[in-house]
Amino acid sequence: MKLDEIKHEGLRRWIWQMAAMCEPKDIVIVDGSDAQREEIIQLALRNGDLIKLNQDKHPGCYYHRSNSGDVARTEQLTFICTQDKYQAGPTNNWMSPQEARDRATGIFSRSMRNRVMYVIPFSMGPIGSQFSKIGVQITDSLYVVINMMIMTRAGSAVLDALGYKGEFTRCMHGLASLDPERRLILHFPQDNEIWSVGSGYGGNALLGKKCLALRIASYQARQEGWLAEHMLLMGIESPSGQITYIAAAFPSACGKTNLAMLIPPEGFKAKGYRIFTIGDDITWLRVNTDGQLWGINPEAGMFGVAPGTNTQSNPNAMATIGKNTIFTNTLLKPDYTVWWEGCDGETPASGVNWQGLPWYPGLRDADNKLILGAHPNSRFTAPLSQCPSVSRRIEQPQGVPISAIIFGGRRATVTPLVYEAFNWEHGVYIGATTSSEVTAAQTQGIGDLRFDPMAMLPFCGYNLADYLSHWLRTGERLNPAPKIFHVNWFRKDENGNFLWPGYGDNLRVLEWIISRCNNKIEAQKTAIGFMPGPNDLDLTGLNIDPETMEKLLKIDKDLWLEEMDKREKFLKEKLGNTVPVEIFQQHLLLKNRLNKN
Ligand code: GTP
Ligand code: SPV
Ligand code: MN
Repeated sequence: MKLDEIKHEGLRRWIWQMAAMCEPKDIVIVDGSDAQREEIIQLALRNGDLIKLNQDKHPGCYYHRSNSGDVARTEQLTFICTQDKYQAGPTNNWMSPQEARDRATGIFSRSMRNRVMYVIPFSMGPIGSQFSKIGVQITDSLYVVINMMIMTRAGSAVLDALGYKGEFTRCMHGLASLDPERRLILHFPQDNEIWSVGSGYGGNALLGKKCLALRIASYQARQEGWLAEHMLLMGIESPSGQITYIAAAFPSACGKTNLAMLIPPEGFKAKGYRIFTIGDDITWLRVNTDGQLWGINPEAGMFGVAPGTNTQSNPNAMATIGKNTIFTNTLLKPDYTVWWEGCDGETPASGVNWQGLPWYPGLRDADNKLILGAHPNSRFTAPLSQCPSVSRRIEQPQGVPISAIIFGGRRATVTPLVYEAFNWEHGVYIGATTSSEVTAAQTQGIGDLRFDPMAMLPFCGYNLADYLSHWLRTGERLNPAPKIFHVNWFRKDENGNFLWPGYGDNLRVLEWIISRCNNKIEAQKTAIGFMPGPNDLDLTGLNIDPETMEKLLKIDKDLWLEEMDKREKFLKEKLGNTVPVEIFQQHLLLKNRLNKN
């Protein structure tokens, strides 16, 4: 397809402007055809972007090793560029649009000389759905092109949907030097535009994902009256045949992919439980004319964490990545298969690790620290349609009705396995004060506890305090509103072992949640919310003693009061004085309830 064949004049003009800045040797429009995809893969194999994996064991699969300084999102280099700093809010990095464009132009200038500029039209959400958004990404990275073809609905059908003058997000990306000093991930929500330069990795570079579907979309969602969230989306079919849909927000690398495609424990399978996966990372939520909250997954693929994924923990993910998958920063074995820490089978005797260095188990660096085979944030990119548990509703333009919203994080202490909010407002407070230990999905502060409201701290494209009030106002339009819950799969004992088995066994908690949604079970009223009684979770077939369950459901008043001080500090000092009053009211009510106990 030629540039002149693009009907949309604004798009053609923008492509020429970007080409004038970057001076590529050629411009290629991605049409989404198999033939062109194959051509691009061949180019990537030749230039070293991809390595062909053992096609007997990994059909259609390729391996990519990113620059060793470019292995996760760099939040410190990510900016919201609005006219006023207030609009970006106290939790986002802000830069004025003028300064941002000036600085990035300096880096983009001539950066594609002797390189080809690819233009990828893509749709977030089913093409043509009124809930979908169109983006066009420019990039000089073949790896990015190939990933975007998996993660989004990309190709000329999107240009047809865009027509002569449709709205789209301009997504400008370039590798330039990959030097973190010359890396910027810039969002211009008021211009519906993204500029990202200097990184080829994940959320920094696949601009449909965090940049468009969360940061830009959350800004648009506020104006248009909907919500763009860092949530998985799944259906749970109970023995009666009824399917209950839930959406869950956990911070990066805290279990969304795993929950979204869990395999029911044997006893639950026998009872008749079935899981339907709709999304594992992003959900767009709208108030429908029926008064209910409906959700779609705007993505078409999964960009999932590899370490810890195996046929025990996540068989559906293993089946999904059996073919047509890109593996990034895992270990590469001598027989051109891949491996990661927490994978199936024996640890290989040798391989080439994520840094491209010869590796063997037990290898240590100069400081005597173990060197990993796979980077902790190594990932796989695979089509969601290959997931055995995928729901047929992924293509449904209006999505699915949501009965429950779940918040959660990675907390070794304090927060119990599960509790339920008393009402929407209390639920929004619970989401707003959710915290988690930082994972390797970002480059800084790993292991630190941080507050991460609705798991959106790094992804909200506007003032987070205003975002909370948007959540409150959305609740007022819902009838009935979904129930809101909080879960924690990561509570640990004194020796640092997880108390809860997690993974498939999380369905035991989901069963209680959907029973609550369908008014099938009474709950215990506690200071923090409704909770299951000691015999309310079905633990059949699980080897867990009552003391452990007691620990998992325990509310330690002293620890909670300490937690309340941290929350107060976060709300007042970090979120600033525009936090909605309802949030402070809920905070005080909870504090009073805790003190009365
Ligand atoms: P992003 O893609 O970064 O947004 O992450 P995610 O929320 O989809 O996280 P994912 O499901 O990929 O899980 C991340 C890590 O947590 C993996 O190493 C998993 O093995 C581990 N994990 C997931 N679920 C559980 C669980 O229930 N219990 C325990 N202990 N670990 C889990
Ligand atoms: C996350 O970090 O939450 C991810 C991976 O889902 S990335 O696409 O790199 O943001
Ligand atoms: Mn994510």
